[in-house]
Amino acid sequence: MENVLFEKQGHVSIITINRPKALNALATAVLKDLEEAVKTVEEDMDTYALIITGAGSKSFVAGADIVEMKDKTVEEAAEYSGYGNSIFRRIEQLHCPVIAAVNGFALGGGCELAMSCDIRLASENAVFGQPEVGLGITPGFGGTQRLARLIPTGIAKEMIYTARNIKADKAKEIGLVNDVVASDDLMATAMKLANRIAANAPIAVAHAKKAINEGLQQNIDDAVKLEVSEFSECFKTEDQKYGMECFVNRVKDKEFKNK
Ligand code: CO8
Repeated sequence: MENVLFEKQGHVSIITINRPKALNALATAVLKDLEEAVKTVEEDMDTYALIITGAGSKSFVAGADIVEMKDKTVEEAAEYSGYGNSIFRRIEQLHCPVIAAVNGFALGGGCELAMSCDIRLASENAVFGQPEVGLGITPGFGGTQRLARLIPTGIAKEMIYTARNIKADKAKEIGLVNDVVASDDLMATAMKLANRIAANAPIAVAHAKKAINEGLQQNIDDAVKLEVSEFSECFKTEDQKYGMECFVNRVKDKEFKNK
């Protein structure tokens, strides 16, 4: 894969969008490589957490590729938007938590990619925005839906209608990012967080992710039933027996088996 780097450190996988000369803009070729990397994680239950970041120090992802997009027909635009959305939805539905390590511009499709992740960590130089209406289009990789679900609707609408970018500190203030760290500390902080997640029972984490993501789309009665189901499924696992035995026997250094 030329446009996406993939590596694994212990139980943490790392996907790096690697097209720095175009600020990691998501041309179709980049999306294809991203899809391939996502498939690798989907098939790897030994990945307990995933980090997505961008190559270079300037940009996470500066959006969909405007040069490639500009002459598209209505049908081609629908295909491109559908393709990007399908990959981002697969990221959202991965079994493991996904951390976006946002190392610079996260504009348009870049902000949308970050929002398909579970957690966003930003470097101090990160910039977020949905500049699409300034280009004559709407967000097309999930921005109208995920931004309005993640932060207060009025603030999401203001960001999308004005096409104005916001800096990392503002993104934290409105709840778009979990934390802001110095650029040099971003990957170490993301790794620390990923390893903290990976130290817990992976099947329980996966059930928790499913309960949160799917429950948020349901009414509270159905959502609570979903929680009952995801909770009780954990009792099929060796890790549930082991985790509780460790508590009872005061064992501190646990190592779950993912079984
Ligand atoms: N697409 C293509 N090329 C890009 C993009 C992009 N989104 N962003 C940057 N580049 C390229 C530039 O053209 C330039 O290339 P070259 O060196 O060959 O001229 C190179 O990256 C460096 O960029 P700049 O010289 O512009 O760098 P600056 O530091 O001056 O500016 C900015 C950085 C502010 C990030 C600026 O590049 C910019 O505004 N980029 C565009 C940001 C944007 O509008 N993104 C949203 C795109 S639309 C979108 O994402 C919609 C998603 C849904 C699509 C579904 C549709 C069907």
